[in-house]
Amino acid sequence: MRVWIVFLLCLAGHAMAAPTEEELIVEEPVTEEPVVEETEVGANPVQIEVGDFDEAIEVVEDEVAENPCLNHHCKKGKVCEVDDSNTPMCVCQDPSTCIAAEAEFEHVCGTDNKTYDTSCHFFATKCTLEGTKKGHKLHLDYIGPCKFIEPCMDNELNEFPLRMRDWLKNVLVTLYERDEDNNLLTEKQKLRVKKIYENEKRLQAGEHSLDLLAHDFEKNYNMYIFPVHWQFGQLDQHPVDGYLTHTELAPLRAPLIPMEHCTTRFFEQCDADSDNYIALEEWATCFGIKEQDVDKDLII
Ligand SMILES: [Ca+2]
Ligand SMILES: [Ca+2]
Repeated sequence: MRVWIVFLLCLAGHAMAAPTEEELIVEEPVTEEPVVEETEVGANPVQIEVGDFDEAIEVVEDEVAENPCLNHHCKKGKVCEVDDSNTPMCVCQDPSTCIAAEAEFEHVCGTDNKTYDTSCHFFATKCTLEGTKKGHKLHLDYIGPCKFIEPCMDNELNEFPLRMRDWLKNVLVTLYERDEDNNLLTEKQKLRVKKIYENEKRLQAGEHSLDLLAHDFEKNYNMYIFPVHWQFGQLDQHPVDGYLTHTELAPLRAPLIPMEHCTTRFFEQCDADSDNYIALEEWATCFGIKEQDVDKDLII
């Protein structure tokens, strides 16, 4: 037991004190310990290891200072490498260098209907296809292994925004409830959600029939305006321009598809003018928000 205490003292001494003080710390327990143990402690391999760490840290620091890749950001599927003149550049990552999936939920399904081990494998593969027609058409379709997704019928497509709107509203209310210290919402957003949260007529979270959801949307329409705008603002990030690309939509779409088989069709038809971007107006219309209630200021 005592040996362990000395052992820890040595370690702490090495980590925290200057060399001259270290010797003092090592020597201190010596008066209490038998001579044999003192010798053991003196020769303890941890001291050598600590010394090695010190050296290793210095080497890493030197490398970091000279590494131009450190602050060079590459998009998914690419890694930074330096060329002969030490200039950083992004090159396709070799998919075999991606860490293998540990669980099934890490698999992703591509629009080529192929299951990729992880999203890293997917993006690395997509990168190698850059410039080809196949690469241009390949997107991450959804999270999880590829599976049969039933076709979405017209009547089912109409049900989708009912559930989605209710879900968006509940996500916001939950964020508001948990937001005491986390600052998940800005002050402006909190004020807007507060009105929804405190409204006694609010439909509480839970399973509701489609009739009830439709009725609630009609009756409490105003409560849905902000949640629909808020979700758009969450997704419109790269860049913040009032349009959602396929990639910007992915964080919402990809986990949703395996659960909601109308997701793809819903978002396809949201892009009413088929220019591959979902504008805020298109998004709002998709969720049944009236044109006069679309307000860019609500996103901020
Ligand atoms: Ca955007
Ligand atoms: Ca569009």
